[in-house]
Amino acid sequence: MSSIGKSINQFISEQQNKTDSNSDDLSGLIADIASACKKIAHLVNRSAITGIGGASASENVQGEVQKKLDIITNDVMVEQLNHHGHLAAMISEEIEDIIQIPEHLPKGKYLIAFDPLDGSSNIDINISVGTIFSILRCTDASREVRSDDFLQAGTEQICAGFCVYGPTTMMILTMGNGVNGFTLDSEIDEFVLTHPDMTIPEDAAEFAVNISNQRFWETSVQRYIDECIQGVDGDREKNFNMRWVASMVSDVYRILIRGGIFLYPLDTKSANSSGKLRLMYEANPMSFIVEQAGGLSTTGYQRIMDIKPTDLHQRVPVILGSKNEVERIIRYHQEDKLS
Ligand code: AFP
Repeated sequence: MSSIGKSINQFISEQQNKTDSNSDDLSGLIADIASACKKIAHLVNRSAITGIGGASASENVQGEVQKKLDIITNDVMVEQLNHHGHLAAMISEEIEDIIQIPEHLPKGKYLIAFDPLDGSSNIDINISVGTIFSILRCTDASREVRSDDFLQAGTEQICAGFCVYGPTTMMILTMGNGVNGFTLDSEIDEFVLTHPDMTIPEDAAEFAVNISNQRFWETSVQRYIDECIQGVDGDREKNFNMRWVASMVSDVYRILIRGGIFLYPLDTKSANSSGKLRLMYEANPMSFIVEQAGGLSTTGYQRIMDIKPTDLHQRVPVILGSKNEVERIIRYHQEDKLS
């Protein structure tokens, strides 16, 4: 029987019943995340009316100017996830330190890392934004959670997902057994399954990169993009199309639907030359989703999910998407190293 149309809560309970190994109750936590995302969708949708679309007076831990909505949506996530005893602690792009669960509230066995509003510089121009999250297990929730509890490789994630606030609000989810997409049905205020078993085609002819950074990239990435641009007249003998939304959620969603490759590679532009995107709440969850959909995700030198994090807000280069294209770039990196 087709699962299309099932609510996210029903779908997850059924998935958990099927897998003995995954008998822990994740459904409550995912239901809380879904509720937070519904609230965020509503806030984003009304931001021009309520006047919360612009910049705030503060900067986040990355030194980026925070939008008022960055702060408000962070608070929505914390408030919504605090209360129900599923979490031991949280980290957010918007907050430097670990967000501990207050003493008077029950604590659970999971950790969550999230970016409450990714792509927020796009809000003022009415382009899609999103929420990204990664769920880990907490090995010892009996004491205050420390950084090293969070600093687990992406392979340890037990669930990851993202929500896109676009023409429709969608949640994409993996619990390690495939990727499923749910659309928010505003008539019933529920996420319902609309995109079961999402799979990324192995080949693609579309790339997403901020090409204004080209002069700062390594030779391997320059070569790959040059060849795409040369199209049928170059070594690839094939034309490529380019898209860059500058909202990772939209760029990754497009890849899940029709394949392609997304790059935010290593560059010499950023002060520490380690890439722009954050490992714990952008690169890892997106990598988990992409791999579960049959794609690959790498820094160019290493599988992203194998990186042992050293910092809660660590940045990494990200190259992800259709398997054959990502493998080609990995090969270009290897060839570059040998020459
Ligand atoms: P913001 O959240 O600051 O808008 O950044 C979005 C993002 O982290 C990611 O979603 C985009 O892919 C990338 O940055 C866009 O970066 P550029 O502004 O360099 O194009």
